Amino acid sequence: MAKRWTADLGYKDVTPERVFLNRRQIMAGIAGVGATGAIAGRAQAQDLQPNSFEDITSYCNYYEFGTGKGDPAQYAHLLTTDPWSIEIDGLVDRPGSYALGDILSQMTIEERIYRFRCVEAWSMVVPWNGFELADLLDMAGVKSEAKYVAFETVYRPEEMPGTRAPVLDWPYVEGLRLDEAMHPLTLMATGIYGKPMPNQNGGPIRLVVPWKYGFKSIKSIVRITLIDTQPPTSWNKANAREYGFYSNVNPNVSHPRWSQASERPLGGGLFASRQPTLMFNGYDEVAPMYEGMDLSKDI
Ligand SMILES: Nc1nc2c(c(=O)[nH]1)N[C@H]1C(S)=C(S)[C@@H](COP(=O)(O)O)O[C@H]1N2
Ligand SMILES: [Mo]
Repeated sequence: MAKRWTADLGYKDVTPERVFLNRRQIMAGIAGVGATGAIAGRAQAQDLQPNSFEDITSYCNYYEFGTGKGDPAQYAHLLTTDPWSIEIDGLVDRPGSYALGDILSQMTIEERIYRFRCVEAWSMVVPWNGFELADLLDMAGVKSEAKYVAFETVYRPEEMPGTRAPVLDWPYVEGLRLDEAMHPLTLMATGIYGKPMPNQNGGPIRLVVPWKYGFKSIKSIVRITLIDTQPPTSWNKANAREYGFYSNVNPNVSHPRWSQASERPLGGGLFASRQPTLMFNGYDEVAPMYEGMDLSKDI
């Protein structure tokens, strides 16, 4: 894929309308379901009411800072996020340490409002800003043998009090199949509401894969490795029966300990009415990637 990032657009320069037009022009030369998918996803997302900054930044999952929903907001300030770089290695033409500032200077930062659903059955709507993971992978040059992308979170016990307990096998790791990673809906998010990403939400840079359960969206990424075999993932290692590699949002498949058919939108109060969960979290355009797979087994 040709390089398609520009260096001259900052978040403050782009209105959603301009992003839409800009993307449509960029996409015009790219055939296939991905291009129309991004536009459909964006249009669909536009009538979602985002949660408040306060809700999004105070009710978090980031076990490196503790397992309580309030722990990340309380302790994540301990993490040093500047300077920050991402090691990109494995099956790429240009492996190396990429400084975050250098990456950002070459990316078009956009705002995308995405539904976000945790496996624990709460959901939020978040106005992320960031860039497509595909653009970063293009920057490193993915070799033709690569089939999967592995991600790793920073691991600094001295700055991450939650890692002193063996809740998970640290560092937190995640993975995507290459086509999922290259899908235009898959973001490297660097902020919310136009502000830099709060540490508790995965600052300075985290993944967002809106059609999968929240745990796939790994935070504070320091390593991205292109490989030809399916990488291990933290929650699958912790409990393979409950958490599969794909973890696509699927209301028809129950978690062994609870139904996944509905969700509680965060911010409406504990007793706010639950709403039905949508297949792929509503992002139908990703369905063609899973044709031929049995999504009741390949969880
Ligand atoms: N490194 C790391 N990434 C993580 C987690 C974590 O504990 N550690 N929790 C995951 C889970 S279970 C969810 S639901 C989302 C929560 O993102 P948020 O706190 O920004 O809403 O982050 C995911 N990414
Ligand atoms: Mo989650």
